[in-house]
Amino acid sequence: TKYRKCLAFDFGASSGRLIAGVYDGEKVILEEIYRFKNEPVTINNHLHWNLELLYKHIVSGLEVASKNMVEFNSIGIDTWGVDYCLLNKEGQPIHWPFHYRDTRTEGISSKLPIQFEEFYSKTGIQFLPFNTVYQLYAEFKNSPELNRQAEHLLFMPDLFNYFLTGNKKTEYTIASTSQLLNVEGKQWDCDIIKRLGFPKRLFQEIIFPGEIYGMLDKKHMRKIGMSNSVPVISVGSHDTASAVAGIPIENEDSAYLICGSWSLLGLEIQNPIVNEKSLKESFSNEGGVLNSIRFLKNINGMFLLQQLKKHYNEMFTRELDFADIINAAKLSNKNFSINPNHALFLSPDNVMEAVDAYCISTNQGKPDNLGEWAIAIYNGLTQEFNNQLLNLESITGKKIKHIHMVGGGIQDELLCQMTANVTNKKVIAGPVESSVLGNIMIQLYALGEVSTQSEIRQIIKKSVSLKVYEPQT
Ligand code: LFR
Repeated sequence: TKYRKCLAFDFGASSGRLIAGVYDGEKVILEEIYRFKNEPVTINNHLHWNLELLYKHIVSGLEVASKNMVEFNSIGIDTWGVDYCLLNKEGQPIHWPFHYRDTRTEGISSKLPIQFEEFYSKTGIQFLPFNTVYQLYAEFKNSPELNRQAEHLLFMPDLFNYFLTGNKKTEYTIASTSQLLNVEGKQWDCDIIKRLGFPKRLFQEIIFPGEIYGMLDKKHMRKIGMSNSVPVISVGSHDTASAVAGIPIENEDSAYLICGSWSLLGLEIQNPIVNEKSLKESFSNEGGVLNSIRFLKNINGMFLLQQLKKHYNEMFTRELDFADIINAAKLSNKNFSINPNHALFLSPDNVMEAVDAYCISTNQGKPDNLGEWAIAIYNGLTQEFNNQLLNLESITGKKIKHIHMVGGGIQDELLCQMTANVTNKKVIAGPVESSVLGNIMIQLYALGEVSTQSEIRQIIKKSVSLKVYEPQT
């Protein structure tokens, strides 16, 4: 076989990276090309993504890639979910995309003319106050002129793909996070869209993972000094979809836990589960690659530890890193715990104050040092992993054998070991870069190098090294 080189952009809520995957017919070797921070900006009291900077990072990443590599075969982009950009008739962004943690959606969900039960029966998506549908409803309510001005809606990865190719399409897995896609039909739910009063023209043709979004346009080829164009491939453009595609899942009873800003706990299934139990526990049926469904639940994640590091360092003018936080947590002899999915922890101004408030209101007393704040977060996260694992078992009727933990958060060994202990299940940790790997595998699929899910998983197994955590008492 000849070598294939695929470029994967993976945008998370706190950082982004461009990684090349080199496939030799057996396995994929990853090579990091470019990494950058993703920091939201507050404009006019609203939290936005820095669109200009993110776009510059895409171009810089491609420049570095084309300088370092003789040639590459394709590009794929995945990003965090739900966020979008509205474009005007000229195809220009009307404003920088809002951050899902922006507060404009507060209290909006009860104002919609459709009850959540009905949303769930049609879309199969868990309630998260920032789902696209609520963001869009809030935005149209605040700015009725959008009914005239807004012509197209593109999710973040669609937007970047559009910049690179000139084509406006919407990729299926990212669209599924909107709560506007019909879970069975895998198409826009026109009835919901009409009843919410959104202009139908906003919603683009749905394109599936493994299809071609378009060719890299001349303008970018010239800019980065390339003479032959390459396809921009529609991958699982929701980072979580790519992450699931990049896990060496052992069998149908293996749960996964993707550890990034969010923790996503779930199972890969073939047909959506939409029933009273799944509604009650608010589990999502998000779109997966190659006809799969991601049956999962959002649990708060590394965001809490990132915020703890940031707020603690600011407040006490220190420069602690994650290792210091982990050590402090280990040394703590008090056992505080929070519910990480409590509303207090969605966008806290100061996470230590939020932990205090939670602990006081639940009669645990008040944590007052780094270790105590940290252990409250570790206990809270891992206990919630266990609660949701039990829900997952009871909804699906499956007995989960072990948990695949992937994503940046698995570099935190305390988190992995505590997860094994609290759930009393074996944890198989790795790879860290599962989103990138899943992104690259779907590019190889589109290029005709692989053709089934099981082939993909075999290649992944050969490409990664894993670490096992057995439960300890
Ligand atoms: C993870 C993720 C989750 C989504 C959240 C917000 O990075 O994409 O799947 O619920 O971010 O977009």
